This record gives sequence, C-alpha cells and structure tokens, in this order.
Amino acid sequence: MKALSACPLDCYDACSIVYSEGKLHASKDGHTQGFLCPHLNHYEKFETIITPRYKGEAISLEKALELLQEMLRASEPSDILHYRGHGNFGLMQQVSDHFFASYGATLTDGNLCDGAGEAGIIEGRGSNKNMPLSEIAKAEVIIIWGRNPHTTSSHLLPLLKDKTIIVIDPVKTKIAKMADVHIQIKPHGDLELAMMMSRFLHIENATDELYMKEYASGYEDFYELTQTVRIKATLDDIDVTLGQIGHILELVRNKRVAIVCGVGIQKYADGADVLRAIDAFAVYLGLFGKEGCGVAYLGNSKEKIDSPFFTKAARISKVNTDFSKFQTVFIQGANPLSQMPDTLRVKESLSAVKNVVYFGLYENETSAEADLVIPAKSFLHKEDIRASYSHNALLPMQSVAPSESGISEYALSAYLCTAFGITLKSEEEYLNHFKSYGLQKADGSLLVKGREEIPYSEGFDTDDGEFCFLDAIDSNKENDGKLFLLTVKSPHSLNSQFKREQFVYLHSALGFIENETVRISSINGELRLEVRHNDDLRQDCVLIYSGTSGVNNLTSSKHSLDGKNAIYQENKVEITR
Ligand SMILES: Nc1nc2c(c(=O)[nH]1)N[C@H]1C(S)=C(S)[C@@H](COP(=O)(O)OP(=O)(O)OC[C@H]3O[C@@H](n4cnc5c(=O)[nH]c(N)nc54)[C@H](O)[C@@H]3O)O[C@H]1N2
Ligand SMILES: Nc1nc2c(c(=O)[nH]1)N[C@H]1C(S)=C(S)[C@@H](COP(=O)(O)OP(=O)(O)OC[C@H]3O[C@@H](n4cnc5c(=O)[nH]c(N)nc54)[C@H](O)[C@@H]3O)O[C@H]1N2
Ligand code: SF4
Ligand SMILES: [Mo]
Repeated sequence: MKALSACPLDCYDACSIVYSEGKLHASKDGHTQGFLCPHLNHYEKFETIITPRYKGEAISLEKALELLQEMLRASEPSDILHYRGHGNFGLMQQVSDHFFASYGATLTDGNLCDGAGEAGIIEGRGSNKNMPLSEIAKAEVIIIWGRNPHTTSSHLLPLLKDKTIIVIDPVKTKIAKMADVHIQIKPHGDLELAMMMSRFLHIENATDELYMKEYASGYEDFYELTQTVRIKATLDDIDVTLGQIGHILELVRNKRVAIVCGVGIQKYADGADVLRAIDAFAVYLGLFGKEGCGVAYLGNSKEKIDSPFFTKAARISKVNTDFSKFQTVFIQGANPLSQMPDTLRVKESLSAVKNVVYFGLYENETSAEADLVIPAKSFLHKEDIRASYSHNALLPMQSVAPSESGISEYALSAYLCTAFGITLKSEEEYLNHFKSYGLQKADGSLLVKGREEIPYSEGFDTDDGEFCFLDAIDSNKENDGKLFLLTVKSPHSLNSQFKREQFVYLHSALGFIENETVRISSINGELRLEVRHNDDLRQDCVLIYSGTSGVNNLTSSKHSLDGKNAIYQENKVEITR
C-alpha cells in the first residue's frame, strides 16, 4: 500500500512523506527534497504507550474512556482544564478543543514558543505573514539570526548554497562555521545590534528612502530612537565590533536579502521588541514586498485557514497555568512537567489536581504523574492534515494502516460528544473543510489558497498600511557576572520527544572537568547535570538543551512583556561543584 502523508512534528519544514512497503520515505518533490531528518528516519523505533492505565494499573481503552467520562461528570465544567500542546501539528488535533469548549471547560492561551516574536512582528506589520522557503531560495544574501538550521530546519540548507551567509548567534553553530561572517554576539544583544545597524544605514545614506516614504513614514522618528543607543558602550557590552557591523552593511547593500530568524532571539521579556527592531532594519533596507527579500520567522501556520470547531471558552495562560484551581486537567500532546517553565511550580500546582489525565504518545514526566493515561494513535494510524509555519503547502496526512492500540483525537472527542450530547460532524466533513483551503498545483500537491508568495507587496496590514516602528525600548540589562542560560533545540530530540540529552555544555575555560557533575542554579531553582565541554560556546554561556529533564527548574514562569510568551532565557545562572 502507498499512502501520502506528512511529518506531524512541530518543525519548520513540515515534510511530505510517502509510505510504501511498510516504510516512511521522503517525498522527492517540492520542499522536502527527498530527505527527512533523524526524528522521522527512526520514528518507528521509539516505543509508544500501548496500554491505558489508571492509578498505575493497566486497563482497557473502553474502561479508560468510561473513567474519563466519570471524571468529567463529577467536575463542574468550570473545574475542568483542557491543556493542549503541539506534540502533533495536525489541524484535526483541535477537535478536542471543540468538545471541551462546547462543554464549558477552560482552555489555554499564551505560548511556550514563538509568541513574543510574533507579537512584535504584528505590532510592526499588522500581521505575521511568513516569507516562504521558495522566496528565501531567491535571495543573494541570507542573514541567519538566532536559528540553527542544521538542527531545526535542515530543508533550508540546500537553499543556502552559493549565497552569502551571515550568522548572528552566541554559539558557533555548524552554519556559523560555514558562514562568510559570524557575529558571536552576547545573548540578548540583538535589539541593540539591530538598532545600531539601522542607525548606520541611515548615516551612510544606504536606506531605501523612496520605499520608506511610501510604506514606513515614521522612519525619521525611529532614527532618533536608534540614537539613544550609546555606540561604544553598547558594542563593548554585546561584544560586537564596528568593523563587523560595517562588514555586514557592505554585504547587504543593493542585494536581495532574506533575514531568517528563529526563536532563540525572543526567549526574553522584551522578545517582541527584538523581532520588531529586526523588522525595522529590514524596512530601512526596503526588503518587504520584493522578490527574494524579507524576514522569515515562524509565520502563522493557520493564515487563511478557518477553524470549523467551536473554540470559544474561558482561557488561562499556558505559561503560568494554575492547575490547582481545577479538579480535572486533561493534557493532550504536551509534556508540561518538562517543557513548561518553572518546573517546581508546575509540579506543585499539578500535584494538587484530583484527576490528571494524560493523552499522548510517549511516556514522560507528565505521564508518570497522571492518574489516567490514554494512549494516542500516532499519525501513521489516523487521518489528519497540516500546514507549516515556514512554507505554504497544505499536506493531507493519510492513515497508512489500522492499529489496534490507542485512540485518535477525533474518536476520543466523538466519544465524549456523544456521551454529553454535543454536536460533532463526521471526521470526513472536517477533513474536507480543511482540504477546501487547498489550491491544487500541477503536480497534485496543495497550497493554501490566497497566501501571498511575496507578503506585504502592497504595504503592511496595519490600519494605515504603513510599518509601525518601535517608539521606545526598555534596555535594562544587568551585568552581574552570572552566566547566560541558552536552552535550545537538540539534534536528537523534538523538545521532550525521542532521544533526550542529560548534560550541561560549558566552555572548557570555565574550569569544570568533563563528566563531573555540577549544580546549576537560578533564582527559580536548580538541577545537577554532568558536564560536557563545548568550545563553540562563549565563556559566559551555559547550554542545556530543551527536553533535558529538569532544565526548566531554572526558568521563570513570568510572561514576556508582549505576546504572553514564556521567557526561557531571561534568568541567569550560576554553576557550582
Ligand atoms: N531537532 C529539533 N528540531 C526542532 C525542535 C527540536 O526540539 N529539535 N523543535 C521545534 C520547535 S518547537 C521550534 S520552536 C523550532 C525552533 O528552532 P530554532 O528557531 O532554530 O530554535 P533554537 O534552537 O531554540 O534557537 C536557535 C538559535 O538561537 C540561538 N540563540 C539563543 N539565544 C540567542 C540570542 O540571544 N541571540 C541570538 N542572536 N541567538 C540566540 C541559539 O544559539 C540557537 O543556535 O525548532 C523546531 N525543530
Ligand atoms: N527549556 C526549554 N523549554 C522549552 C523550550 C526550550 O527551547 N527550552 N521550547 C519551548 C517550545 S518552542 C515548545 S514548542 C514547547 C513544546 O512543549 P510540548 O508541546 O510539551 O512538546 P513535547 O515535549 O514535544 O511533547 C509533546 C507530547 O505530545 C505527545 N504526542 C505526540 N504525538 C501525539 C499525537 O498524535 N497525539 C497526542 N495526543 N499526543 C501526541 C507526545 O507524547 C509528547 O510527550 O516546549 C517549550 N519548552
Ligand atoms: S525535518 Fe522536520 S518536518 Fe521534516 S521530517 Fe524532520 S521533524 Fe519532520
Ligand atoms: Mo516551538
């Protein structure tokens, strides 16, 4: 049997997959370019949960569903929380929102991922439309700003060939080592760097003034704001030289430039301002609305796709969720005990909940603490469809084979809707609803209808159609001698799925010995990890990958100033033996 599907993971690339002769293969066409990454190459080797359980005892799926129903009946709707993560990026995953919202339960808002950056982008441009891969391919110069493509978006790599590459990253990543210029910036120095680069463009008369007069007339005021950044002191502070800035400006002048940003630059309280300042630099260069030019981030993957589900509900933030306010918490496609910030707080709050239900694929910290564990079916055994935050394809995900164990999100929601008298359409109707947003290309693949290949060609989506510059910055950074925590994506795991690491990476000059166990602490908590040396790091940084058990003991559950996002790199840390 041959089936067409797509990788379900929360990843920029959203690869197309062909399943034949019992194996997953990469699609040779389009953005997937004939290869997958290690997660999908080894997907079927990772052990999934097969048997449901209640208070540690194995039970049948039927019994699990009955227990779930009883828990819900025994709680007031307002005492029920539905907490859903992005373990699977399929659009049908939201079907459970429909049940819980219709029932009157509380859902979440806030964001653990890209929300701060997105808020800054929306403030500037009025929307978060992405520069697709197909346009990045046409650029002459690519600035990779806080993104690690060898690990998190490997399908970008073939597009970088023969282009001028500039990397801005506190780590000498693989792409940094291959780049024409690498600025090994001090973490959290990006806002200042972007402001200074805009200022120098203005001083050198290298801005696109005609463009700005039409689409960004506040540019003079923004220039004044850039003048508030003290050059010498700031350069010293962020560890960048005038020569490096000059070199970048020389390379981007009169070129088609794509600025490819990741989430690394916005895991701070002022993360929104960072993306907005980078956008402003792009506006100064006139990069929006032109072929092969623009800023790529995590675009809105649901742009131009309306949800068919009822989702109006009371909501509380995913960043600092007070679980203890609820009697029943239903966790789907997420591992909050590892991935939410401030794990000690999460543990305490979740342990006060009477019924914790975990609906997922793998065993982890959250399944271990749950009262009721319900195994999900993997994407290979259910129908879904997905979009991407980095390109415009719409990708149906066919079931490749039936499976005995687990239950799909649709089947679980259908069971609950029937039990509680809530209307739900057939699975096919929802899938067709999503498919109807696809425009078929000559090769049979689908693109989301109505998305612009070159976004913002006719100005911005703000009220007056013009780019809205930052008008103030809050540059309150302490120089306290503590170390920066970089908590980034690992090549071996997808956050807490697959093969997780359990090390702290440090520059050898810090004096800690390979394999010794050290204590890493912040104002929120601590953990102990074995040391691995990595001289690709700066000496003022500590790197602990996302998915490392306990890393979020160190992080804060405060929100970013805009965008209701987690701020995983705001806390600094200390290391002791
Ligand atoms: N293999 C793998 N792939 C993944 C994931 C995974 O866990 N593993 N997760 C997926 C998810 S959920 C997401 S959101 C994406 C995210 O993918 P990316 O956007 O690539 O995210 P990160 O790895 O968090 O950070 C990227 C880079 O930012 C740099 N960085 C950190 N702090 C700063 C800073 O202050 N300034 C600058 N200039 N750079 C900084 C880091 O050193 C790192 O190289 O990846 C997706 N893909
Ligand atoms: N320290 C630190 N913390 C971070 C980050 C960081 O960089 N550093 N990154 C943050 C970011 S960007 C993100 S996006 C979040 C991610 O945080 P989470 O959304 O919690 O993601 P995962 O750790 O990937 O856990 C996803 C879970 O989904 C389940 N799952 C997989 N497929 C399915 C399915 O088809 N159905 C169901 N029901 N379940 C499924 C798996 O069992 C898995 O445990 O983590 C955030 N936390
Ligand atoms: S690169 Fe991303 S989308 Fe492609 S197979 Fe790997 S995780 Fe999935
Ligand atoms: Mo993410």
